Amino acid sequence: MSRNALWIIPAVVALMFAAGNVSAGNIDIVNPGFDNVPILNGDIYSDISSGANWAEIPGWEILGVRGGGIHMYTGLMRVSHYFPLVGASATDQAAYTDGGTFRQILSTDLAANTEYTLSVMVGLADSADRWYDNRLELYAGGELLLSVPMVRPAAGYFTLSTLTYTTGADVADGQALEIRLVGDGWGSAQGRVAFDDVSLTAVAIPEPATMCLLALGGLAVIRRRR
Ligand SMILES: [Ca+2]
Repeated sequence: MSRNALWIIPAVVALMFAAGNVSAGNIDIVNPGFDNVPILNGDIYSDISSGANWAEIPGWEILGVRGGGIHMYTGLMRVSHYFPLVGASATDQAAYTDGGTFRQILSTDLAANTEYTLSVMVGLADSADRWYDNRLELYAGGELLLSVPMVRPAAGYFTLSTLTYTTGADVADGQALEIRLVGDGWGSAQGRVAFDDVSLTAVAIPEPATMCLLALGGLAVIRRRR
C-alpha cells in the first residue's frame, strides 16, 4: 500500500463519524419553553399552585411536594422580572417551583447506540440565597437512567444545565423516554428555581462492529484503486 493510500484511512473513518451524525435530531417535547400557557389578568405570573391545576401546564406533570405539608408554589413567570435572562423577550415565560418536579413522558422510545443530551436553562430567583439539590434526570420505561445536579446560576439569572447519556447495543423495545426537572427547594422562596427552553437531542453512534466493516470496505476500495 502506498503512503498516499494510508492517508485515506483516517479520512474514511472521519466520513463514517460524519455519517453517524447525520441522524442527529431533536426529540419532540410538548411546550418545551413553557410559553404555551396564558398569563392571567395581565399579571407578571400565573399562580397555578392549586394541586388540582397541575395539568394546566400543557405537556407537563408535577410530581412530589417536598417536605410533607409544605405548600408547593409552582407557576409560570415572565422572564426579565425575577429572572432577567439576557436576550429574552419580556413575554418569554418560564416555569418555577419552590420544591417540586416537572415531568414529561415523551412519545419517543429509548434507542440503542444513541447519545442523548438533555438541556435546560435553569434560573435562580434574584431574591434567592439558597441552592438545593436541583437535578436533571433522564428515564426510560419508568426506570432512572441518569441523574445529574443542575448548575447553580447567579441569583436573578439563568444558566445552561445539561445531561448526556449514551446507550449500548442492547436496549429493550418500548421504553418511553421521560425527562424530569427536579426542583429540590423545600417550599422556600429562598431557593426558588425556574426552568426554560428544555431540549433533548439524539445522535446515533456507529457500533464498533459496523465501524470495522466500514473500515474493511474502505481498505477494499483503496486496494481496488491501486
Ligand atoms: Ca420560555
